[in-house]
Amino acid sequence: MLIALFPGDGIGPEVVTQARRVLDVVCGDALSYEEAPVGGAAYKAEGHPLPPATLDLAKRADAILFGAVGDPDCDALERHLRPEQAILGLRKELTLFANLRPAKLFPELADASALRPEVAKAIDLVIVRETNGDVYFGEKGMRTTPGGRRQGYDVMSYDEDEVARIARVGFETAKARRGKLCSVDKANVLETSQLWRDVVIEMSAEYPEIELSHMYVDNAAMQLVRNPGQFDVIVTGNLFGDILSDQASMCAGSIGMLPSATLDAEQKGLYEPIHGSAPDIAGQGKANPLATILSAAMMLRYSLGKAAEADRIEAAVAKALAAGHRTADLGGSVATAQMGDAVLAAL
Ligand code: GGG
Repeated sequence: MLIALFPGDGIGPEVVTQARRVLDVVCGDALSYEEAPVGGAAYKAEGHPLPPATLDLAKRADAILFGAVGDPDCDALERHLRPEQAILGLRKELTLFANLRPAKLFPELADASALRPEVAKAIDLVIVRETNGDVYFGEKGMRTTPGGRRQGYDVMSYDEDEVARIARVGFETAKARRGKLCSVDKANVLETSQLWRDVVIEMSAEYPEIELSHMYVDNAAMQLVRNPGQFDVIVTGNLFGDILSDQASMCAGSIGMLPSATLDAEQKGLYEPIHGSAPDIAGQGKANPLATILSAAMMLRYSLGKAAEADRIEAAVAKALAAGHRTADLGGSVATAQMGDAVLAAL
């Protein structure tokens, strides 16, 4: 099985290196790897954040393990050349529309959560974020108003098929868990959200066993902090899911802990930590590699049919945390490679 390794920018290469070490021990020769540049690294090397050879490798591979993209050196570039376009381009080109972001507190990290320990320990949810539509992919630009003022615009749109396919992932994910689905929108203000809500309600007739609720995104942000234990699966759009999952990560201890899978209709997927490239700590050995190591475990489970190996990695991460290893984001001083060593020792 071929894995495309896309380390990307900033701390991406450091965290992907540790995930690769873990995969080598757990899967040995069962996996082979090809690496290619993405993001700012690809722009600097080849003049584009998603070069044709990188895209070709993504299409050929059985799964993609991705680090992070984002580079302040590229801030002044035209939008289509910015590092972030690599991840948006991969999602679009490979129709990776379902981004699963599980947020669960490892019990050892109750002290690291932004919430009181008794509230934090209840968090065990999955955010199902749509990643092929919404304001990220709508028409966008800068124009001048009749009054001569600069105006930026980004069009938010969803069609009913786009909503239906992600809603189905939400219902199916809830069915495989505790049977509760909360659809998050802003239907009191946005037409896209009204359509979203209508389509989710229509589909709910096929899932009478699922307890469906609806929540406005502002309320959802508040409820995630007030009582995260009420959520099982949240299904939401691209922008709302991006924001809510970062918030959920801090409830679960750190953004350095949250893995993700972004899947197409056949379970082919791109796996990445939800965190970005963190240029302020790049190259210093301070990054937490656990979100990427846990993303590798998701890759084994969802795309490669290796659930036992995934379980083994997740158990090793729990053991490393239980032994007291903490990177800086978790309030400790363990270096990136040392955290990798701790997981390897726990395997
Ligand atoms: N590993 C996640 C990452 O690199 N994030 C940067 C980014 O471009 N995020 C945009 C998004 O997730 O929609």
